[in-house]
Amino acid sequence: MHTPFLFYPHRSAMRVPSLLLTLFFALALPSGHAAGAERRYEIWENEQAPNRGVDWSKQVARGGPYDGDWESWSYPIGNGYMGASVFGRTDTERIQITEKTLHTEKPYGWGGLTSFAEIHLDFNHQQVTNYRRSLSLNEAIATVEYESGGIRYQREYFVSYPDNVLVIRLTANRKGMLSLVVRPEIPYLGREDRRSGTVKAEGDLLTLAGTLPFFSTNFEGQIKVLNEGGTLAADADKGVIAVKDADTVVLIFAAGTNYELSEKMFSTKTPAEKCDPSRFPHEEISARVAAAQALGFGILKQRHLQDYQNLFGRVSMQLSSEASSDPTSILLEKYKQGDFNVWLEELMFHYARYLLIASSREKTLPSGLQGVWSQYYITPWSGGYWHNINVQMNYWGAMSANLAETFEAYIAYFKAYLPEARQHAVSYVSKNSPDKLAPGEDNGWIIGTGANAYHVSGPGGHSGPGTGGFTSKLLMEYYLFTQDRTYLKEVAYPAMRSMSTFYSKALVPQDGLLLIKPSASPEQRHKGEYYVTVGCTFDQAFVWENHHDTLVLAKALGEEDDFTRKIRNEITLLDPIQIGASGQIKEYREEVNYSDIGDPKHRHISHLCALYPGTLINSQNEAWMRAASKTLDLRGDKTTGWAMAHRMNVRARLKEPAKAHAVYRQFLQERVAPNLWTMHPPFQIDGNFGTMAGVVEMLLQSHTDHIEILPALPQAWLAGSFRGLVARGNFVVNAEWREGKAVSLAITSRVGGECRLQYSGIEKAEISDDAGKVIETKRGEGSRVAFDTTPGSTYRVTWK
Ligand code: FUC
Repeated sequence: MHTPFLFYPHRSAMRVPSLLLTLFFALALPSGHAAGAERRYEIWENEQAPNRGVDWSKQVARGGPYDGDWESWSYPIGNGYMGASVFGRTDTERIQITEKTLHTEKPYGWGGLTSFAEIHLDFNHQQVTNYRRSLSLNEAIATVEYESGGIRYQREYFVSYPDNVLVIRLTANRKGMLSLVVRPEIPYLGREDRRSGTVKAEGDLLTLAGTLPFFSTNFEGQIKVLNEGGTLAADADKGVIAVKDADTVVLIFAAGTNYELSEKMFSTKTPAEKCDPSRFPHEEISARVAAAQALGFGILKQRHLQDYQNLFGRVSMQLSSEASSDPTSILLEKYKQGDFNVWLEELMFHYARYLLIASSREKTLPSGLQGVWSQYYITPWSGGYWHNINVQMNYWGAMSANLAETFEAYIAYFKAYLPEARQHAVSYVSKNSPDKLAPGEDNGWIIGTGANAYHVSGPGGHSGPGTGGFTSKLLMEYYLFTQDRTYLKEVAYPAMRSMSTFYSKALVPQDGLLLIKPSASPEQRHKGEYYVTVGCTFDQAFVWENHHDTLVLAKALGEEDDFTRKIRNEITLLDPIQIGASGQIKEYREEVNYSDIGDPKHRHISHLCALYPGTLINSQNEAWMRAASKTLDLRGDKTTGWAMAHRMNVRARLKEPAKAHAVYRQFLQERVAPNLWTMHPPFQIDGNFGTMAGVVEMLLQSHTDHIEILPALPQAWLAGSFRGLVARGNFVVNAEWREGKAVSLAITSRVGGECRLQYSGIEKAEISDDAGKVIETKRGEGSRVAFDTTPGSTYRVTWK
C-alpha cells in the first residue's frame, strides 16, 4: 500500500479566454512548426454510400433493424443535440436524423434511443461522373459533388452547435438547374410503440410532429426550404416540397422534444409522467429556424466554423506519416491487408476528436453508446450510458485531448441524476448493511450499469458497485485536468466524498479486511452464470481509487475531519491487489491460478481498471506492473472493439509501446468500418474514443505526480509532433521528436503551479521562460525536474 500521491498546488482555475489560449499555443509552437500549417484530415470516397435499406431479420444486441450501409458507409455530422448520417446519394439522398431525447420503451422497458427522422432529397440523378463525397474533420462539413447531364452539383452539410440547426446548401454551376423534392419521413410509424405523427407541407416549411407515448415525448422537426431562383411547390397531401429550376437551395432543419433534463426525469417512476404531455417544442423550434434563416447561410457557416475550430484546432498530432491519396475505404482495406499506413492511425485519432465534439457539448446530453447517431427503431443496448465501462471510455481522452468542455454534458447529467443515485445508495445500504443506514442523512450515491436520458439503474447483477467509482473517476479527472476550484468545491469534492460515504457503508468486515459484498467483476460468468462474490478486484480497487481521490481533494481544500480520518484508515484494509499463482493480478480473491473463475478471454479486464483508468497500479510497484502485463498476455487481444481500446490504454500505462501499438493495429484491422466508425460489433463509439485516449496515453502521461513525455512511443512513430495535449495540473504540452527522441518540448501553464517533468535526459536540459531566461529547476529522482510556473507562461526545454 502506498500513500496517496500529492497532486498539484491549488490555484484559481478561471477559464482562460480562448483567444488568449490560441495565442499561447501559437507562441508555444515547437521549432519546426509553422502556425497555420495544420494538416488537412478528411474521410472521403469517390462512390456514393450504398443504401439497400434495413434488414429486420437481423437482431443486433437486442435492437434493430440492422442497416449495414448506414453503419459502415454513411458520414456522421452532429452538434451534441442531434446527429445526422449523410449518404451522399444522387438519385435519392438520405439524411437520417437522431435527436438524443427521443426514446421508445425497448429494449429493456426503461427507454432506448430511437431514430427521429429521415429526410429524403429526390434528385433523380442516375448517371453521374466525377463523383466525390467527403467529411472534412478540420471544418466538420460534409460535402458531395458530381456531374450529371453536363452540370456540376455541389452540396455542403453541417450541424451548427451555436445555432442548433442542420444546414444543407445545394448549388449547381449553372443557374436554374436545381430541381428536387424534399421528402421527410417520421420513421417507424405504425409499430408497436404507437408513436404518432404527421408531416405537413406549407409554403416553404415542412413540419414533422408527433408523440411517442411511452415517456409522453412530444417531438417536432422543421425544415425550411430556401431557394434562390426557381419555384417552390408544397404538396400538403404528400407532405413534400418540390423545388424547380432553382439556382441555389438552402435547407435549415431544427429538431426537439419536450424533454427537460432534471431530477424529475430520474425520480419519476411512471414513464408516461416523465415528460409533460401539455408541452410542445413547436415555438422554440420555430424560433430557432427563424433565427437561423435571419442569419443566412454565410453567417451560419462562419459561426459553425468558429465554434468548431476553437475546439478542434487546439490540438495537432502528426506521427511518422504522409497524407494518403487513397479513398478512406481503400486506405482501410490496404491496412487490413498488412500495409500499416500510419496515416490511418493518425486520422483515427483526429476523427475521434471530431466525433467527440459532434456528439457531446455543454447543455446537451452526454455522448451515448453510438454517440448521437442511431437509425434504429430500437437502438442496440438502448443507445444508453453503460456505466461498467462504455460511457466512461467515451470521456477517457476528453481532458487530455484538450476537449474538457465536452465532458460538461456529463457533469450536467450527473447533477440531474444524483438524487436518484442517492436513492439507489439508500436501497443498497438498507438491503446489504441495514445497521449502517442513516435515515435523513447522507448515505452516499451509487450508480449501476444501465442508464440513459430517462433512467439510471442501481448497482448489482453482473457488475458490482465498482461502477460508482468508475464513474466518479471521471469527475475527479475533470478537476485534475482543469484545476477548476469552483468545480472542486461545488461538484468534485462533494461527489467524491459522498461516494466514499456510500462505500464506507457498503464495506463489510471479513478476515480482518473491509470487503464489498455482494461483489461482481463486470459481466464475468462462471459455469454459465454471472459470478457474484465478495471483494473482487474491480470493486475493491474502485473503493481504493475513490477513497484516495477524496483524500487528495480534501487536502486540496485543506479539509481534515473524522470522515477523512475514517477513510484514511479504511483504505489500509482494502487489500485490493493480489498476485496469483500464474503471476497474474487476481480478478477474484478466491482465484489461485489465472482463470480458475470466469472466461479466460473475457472482453472486460475489470481487475486492470486499477491501472487504467485507475492509478493504484503504477510504476512505483513493479511487481504489480509485471503481474498486470502477465494478465494481459494471458487474456489476449482477440476481443471486441472497446475491449481492445482498454487493452491499448493499459499497455501504454505499462510502458509497453510495441504491445500498445500492436493492439491498436489489430483494432484498426478488425474493428473499423469504411466510415471509420468502430465496431463492438455492432457500431459502438466507445472504440473510437477509447483508442483516441490510447494514442494520447502513448505520447503523454500524467497520472502519477509527474508529466511523462513520450512514455510509450512505438517503433512505427519514431518521428512526429504534437501540440495542445493536456497534462493533469492543466499544463498544455507541445513536443516534437525524431528517431524516438524529443527534440523540442514546450509547456504552457494555464493556471500556474509546480510543473514536474520526467523525460530521459531532462535533468541536463535548460528550461527557459517566455522572456527566454533560463529558470531555476529542482532536480527530482532520476530524470525528473520540477519548476514553478506562472499562469499563461510557456516554458521551453533546450537539450544540451
Ligand atoms: C457492456 C459490455 C458489452 C457492451 C455493452 C453495451 O455491458 O460488456 O460488451 O459493450 O456494455
